[in-house]
Amino acid sequence: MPNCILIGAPIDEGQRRPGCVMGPAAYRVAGIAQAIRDLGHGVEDWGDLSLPELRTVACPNPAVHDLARVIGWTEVLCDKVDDALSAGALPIILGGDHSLALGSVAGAAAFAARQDRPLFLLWLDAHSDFHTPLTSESGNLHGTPVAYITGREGFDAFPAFPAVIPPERVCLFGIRSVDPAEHAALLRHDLAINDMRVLDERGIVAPLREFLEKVRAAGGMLHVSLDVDFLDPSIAPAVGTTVPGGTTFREAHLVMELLHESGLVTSLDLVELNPFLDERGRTAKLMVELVGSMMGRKVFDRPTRSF
Ligand code: HAR
Ligand code: MN
Ligand code: MN
Ligand code: MN
Repeated sequence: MPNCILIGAPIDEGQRRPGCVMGPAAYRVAGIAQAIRDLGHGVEDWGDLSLPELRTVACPNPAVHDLARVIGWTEVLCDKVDDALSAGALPIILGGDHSLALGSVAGAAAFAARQDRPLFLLWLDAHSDFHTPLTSESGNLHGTPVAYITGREGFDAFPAFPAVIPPERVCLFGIRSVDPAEHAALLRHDLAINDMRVLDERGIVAPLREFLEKVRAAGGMLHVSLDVDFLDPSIAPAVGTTVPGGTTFREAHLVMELLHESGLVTSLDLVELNPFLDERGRTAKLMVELVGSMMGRKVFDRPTRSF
């Protein structure tokens, strides 16, 4: 695996509950850099990004809030994630709410397009985040990145997405909260939808391997976006949008272990951690442990199976 670059993205304008701004600091306090170094990888920390000068923008949906700021973050993140990939590293974006993925995936897409490689997206989340700014009822832009990335209309105020990811290259994993407008739109697009119903029936291994095989066969890059609410709230309370029935401790680790074995991950978001809601840092620590599993920590180091 390449060395890692940590990019702090203290963004909380994509939703309304304060606290995600403290996310990058909480990951650092929980020892994310050392945890990755202990596994034998180099780590560089680029510190926290700050907002560029804002443009004046408008959105026909009056519910949408903080549009100019979210667009500002999108631009700066796109640039920095592209820079980190261009430096040959695996960028790990420390959020911040999920609106940061508007920019991080854009940066990965810009880089992948220059390399002439297809970019795939694994969305580990309770939510499908498939609203457009026009369909969102909450007006919270953290519910929109998957729509932006797959080229849906309604993002006129945003920079044009560098290289749209066709829905067939997107895998939603762990979802259990989908709004009616998102549901209708998902039926018209060909994303892999591994909701909890599917994972309960098939387990996490088979659907994940299917997707990873697709990425490998295409010689693709893989961006993983890990939302804290992918996890069951009983093990990860520090998130503003808890949804019961999430993945267990072992399921989540197994996902990350399989991702490590695949060797396919090229960039990673850690999003929606709200340290103000945490219990003695347990969610931050769990997220760091999951990153450890993705970076090669094993319970028992048996020879790697080909996945
Ligand atoms: N679908 C709801 C909305 O748009 C909730 C979105 C919540 N999103 C996140 N990220 N927490 O997954 O408001
Ligand atoms: Mn740059
Ligand atoms: Mn999300
Ligand atoms: Mn979510």
